[in-house]
Amino acid sequence: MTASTLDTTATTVEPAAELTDGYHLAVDALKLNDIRTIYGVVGIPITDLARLAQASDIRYIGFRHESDAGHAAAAAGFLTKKPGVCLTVSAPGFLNGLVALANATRNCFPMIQISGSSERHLIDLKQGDYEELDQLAAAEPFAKAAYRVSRVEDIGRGIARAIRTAVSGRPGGVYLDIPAAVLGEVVDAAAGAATLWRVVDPTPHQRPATEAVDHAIELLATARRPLVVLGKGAAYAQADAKIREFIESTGIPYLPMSMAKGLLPDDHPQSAATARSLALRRADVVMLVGARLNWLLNHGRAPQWNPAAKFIQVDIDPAEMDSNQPIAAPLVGDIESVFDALAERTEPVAAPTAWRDELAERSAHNVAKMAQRLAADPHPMRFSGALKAVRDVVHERPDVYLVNEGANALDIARNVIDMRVPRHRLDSGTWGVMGIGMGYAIAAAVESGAPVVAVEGDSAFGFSGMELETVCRYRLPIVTVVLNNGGVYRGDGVNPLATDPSPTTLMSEARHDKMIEAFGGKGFRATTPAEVAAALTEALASGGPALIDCVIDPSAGTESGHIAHLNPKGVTVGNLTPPTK
Ligand code: ADP
Ligand code: TPW
Repeated sequence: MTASTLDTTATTVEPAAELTDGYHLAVDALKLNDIRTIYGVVGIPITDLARLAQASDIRYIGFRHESDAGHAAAAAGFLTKKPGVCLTVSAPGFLNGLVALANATRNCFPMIQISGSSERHLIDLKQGDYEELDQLAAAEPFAKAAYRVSRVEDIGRGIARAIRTAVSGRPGGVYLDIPAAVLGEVVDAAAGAATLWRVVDPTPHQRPATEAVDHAIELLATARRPLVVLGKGAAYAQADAKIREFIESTGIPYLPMSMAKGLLPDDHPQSAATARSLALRRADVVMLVGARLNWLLNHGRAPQWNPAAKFIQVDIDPAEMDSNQPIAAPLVGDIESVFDALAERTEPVAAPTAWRDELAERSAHNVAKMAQRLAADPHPMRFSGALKAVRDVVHERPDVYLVNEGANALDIARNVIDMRVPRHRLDSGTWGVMGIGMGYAIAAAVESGAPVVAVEGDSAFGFSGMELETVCRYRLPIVTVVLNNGGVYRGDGVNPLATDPSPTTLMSEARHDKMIEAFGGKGFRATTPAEVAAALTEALASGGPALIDCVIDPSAGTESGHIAHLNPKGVTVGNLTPPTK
């Protein structure tokens, strides 16, 4: 209170200064930077932040677990090329969200986890505050960057810094710590507003040097069996038309990584997806576009790859070059700029016809083998029967987003279900993580408004299954297809002692369809491919939340799916015998 307001003889009263606080400044800073949706779980100290965001017309999607909210934010980042925002409470909520932040970073998805935190002075002296944790230190190893805002006047700066870090260069997850006390701090409104700004050009174009482009083109011109590998970085870049133009004008065969499927339609004549092994083994010049030579590409090593292959790599991160194999022609830059530069410098070349014919011949052979497998209609149903039914229905709906996780459920669906539109497939990704299912599906539906089909192994589904309530609460057009073979990988695991269920056993009689019914969604149970197709058609037509529990033969599936070779060799379950009494 000022002296003048105490002076009873004064004739005029000064108007009280308009005030604001950290909550308002955080919401205003997010809005100023076009953040339109926040995914999160509320509690102390961020409940009012979520309320205020909603009242300020930022859409708030409230989850049941922070991992799912975080995965949703990460998927939103991948789909929109803007950071997805996840809001978490201190300590346990923060830690629950951290898995998703780390996963986003590994996948190069832009995401910001904003977390409230407890009193700094109590945390630092370990005095035992409510939800006490040094969150900044905990986040650091798992994020692209971690920042803390310690003064209310730094909220705008912290948000600007988080946004730029998340999307610039190689995208990733950023942690932003805002202590409760900072959110509650009151300041003059005009002074507070002056501390906020809008990030200018957060993803500046980065063009490679002309010599680097020419060198790559020269190398490509020497190739007899060139191959382009498109990764999820290529999908993320949103340079679809330019990538397609390059591939079609050069006639080079291409291989889409799983989340790059649909960048060009999977039935494109230059797709080498159905002759993958041959393409890797024989290609002599390989152009990696937004794809890392990590485990998903066998590290570029023989025998999967031609040991004499030369690599061109298009990537925004210079340190990615030479991470696994020598990169003969690094093209460091953003994919759009690189393809602009390539288009300007590429001379017309003859399509590698003999090589394309060789791949086409192998493709035809493999497609025929696959068709035979899919045509079989055994009872009980197996993965391929159920997935063929999903494929046929989704084929009529190219607008559908496909989310996919599990082991066999992932590997078989990836091969069976074609994609025809860019960025419409989201899956376990670089870490092979389970639990992304419902979070990714919710983000895809929220960000696009389009229908989503989530194809889930029964184990994989369980990691985020409670989000069915979220799906129903927001009435999202998500159909979850659970491939229920009653187990992790398979449902016929044996405990030689016959006491408890085996480590891989789940309940094959589980009725996942009843779960969604508990929340008012539509449940289906399908025991044949025809029933799967009918249920999926009906569910998609309804436009509402639905779940199809597909009863799959418990003996269907391979342990660890297509990556069974990664299991350490040792005593296997087949060698175990009950102890003799
Ligand atoms: P996949 O798993 O599909 O093979 P990865 O996640 O391994 O793909 O690779 C994605 C790569 O794309 C990362 O190395 C990342 O740095 C790169 N990247 C992401 N966005 C861009 C972009 N706009 N321009 C160039 N490279 C990008
Ligand atoms: C966070 C390990 C890899 S795949 C999988 C697990 C548990 C589930 C496989 O069974 P599912 O699919 O989903 O029923 P299917 O078609 O083979 O029957 N925890 C995390 N991530 C991973 N990858 C695991 C555990 C795993």
